[in-house]
Amino acid sequence: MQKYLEIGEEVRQPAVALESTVISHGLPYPENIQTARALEETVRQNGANPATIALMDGKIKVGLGADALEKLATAKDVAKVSRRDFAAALARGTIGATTVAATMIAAQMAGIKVFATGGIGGVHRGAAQTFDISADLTELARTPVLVVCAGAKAILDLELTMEYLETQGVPVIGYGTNELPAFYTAHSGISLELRADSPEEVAAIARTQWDLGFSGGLVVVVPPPASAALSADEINRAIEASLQQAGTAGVKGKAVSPFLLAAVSRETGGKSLTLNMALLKNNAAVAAQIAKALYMTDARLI
Ligand code: PSU
Ligand code: MN
Repeated sequence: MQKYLEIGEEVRQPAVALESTVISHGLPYPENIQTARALEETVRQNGANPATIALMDGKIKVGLGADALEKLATAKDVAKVSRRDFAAALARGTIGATTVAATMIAAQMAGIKVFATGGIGGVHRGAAQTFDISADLTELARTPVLVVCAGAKAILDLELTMEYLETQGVPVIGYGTNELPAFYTAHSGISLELRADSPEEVAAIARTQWDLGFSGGLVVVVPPPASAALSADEINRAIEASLQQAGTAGVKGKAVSPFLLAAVSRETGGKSLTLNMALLKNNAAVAAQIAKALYMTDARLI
């Protein structure tokens, strides 16, 4: 395993992993590279060290330098790599952006326990027919990394996503909230069983889960910054239109999430882009604070 890992110089504990699918497939250029840099800076300002993760040149790069980051943000045909795609992309030297699942895998290999992203994948609407359930959810069941996000996008079936996470034994912790956020808004109408109001509280739960020898991850959900959140009407209209477009286009498999994300972004104009960047930074700050608190609990074990 070690022979595939290339860990950047800046990467040391307390560290926060950052994913690259959001850079290559989630945001347009140049906002993607600006955001990637801003996220790294936010992690530093909050007392932790950033490790943006991607596959390149047959290596799992944990902590990208300026050149690698630029390449990822500008290259055409960057593969979207989840667990299934991981080994083949490495063996072939494919340039790959890592999903939440793949970023968790790489973070765990590098000993990084905290990871910040925008939204996790989930159970898609209509999954009873399509079986479309993101591999992010099964990864959360098996890999001990804590993922900080703004929930999952309402393009998904959020009730089924929560049921699936419950079945898989993944704790979902509301950060200063009792309600699951839905990425674009703070509200999904779904109540959470678990809430924490400080980084220390979150760190204590994660530490205990791993001390117990439970193998899985945890999800910390942070409401999007109120100033950038969209109205429920606006976002519901955009989601309906996007789902219809996906149906008409007959999109399948791993193309579904990128298609829907791009469609919603178009349908909401620049607004969802502004929100996306704002909540990513917010989540990176929270993740850095949690990483610091976790590091305090046991620097050896992190
Ligand atoms: N949701 C978002 N933004 C994203 C993704 C999901 O709001 O960028 C990306 C993440 O990388 C996530 C992946 O891990 O999509 C899930 O894809 P799929 O549904 O194919 O598992
Ligand atoms: Mn899928």
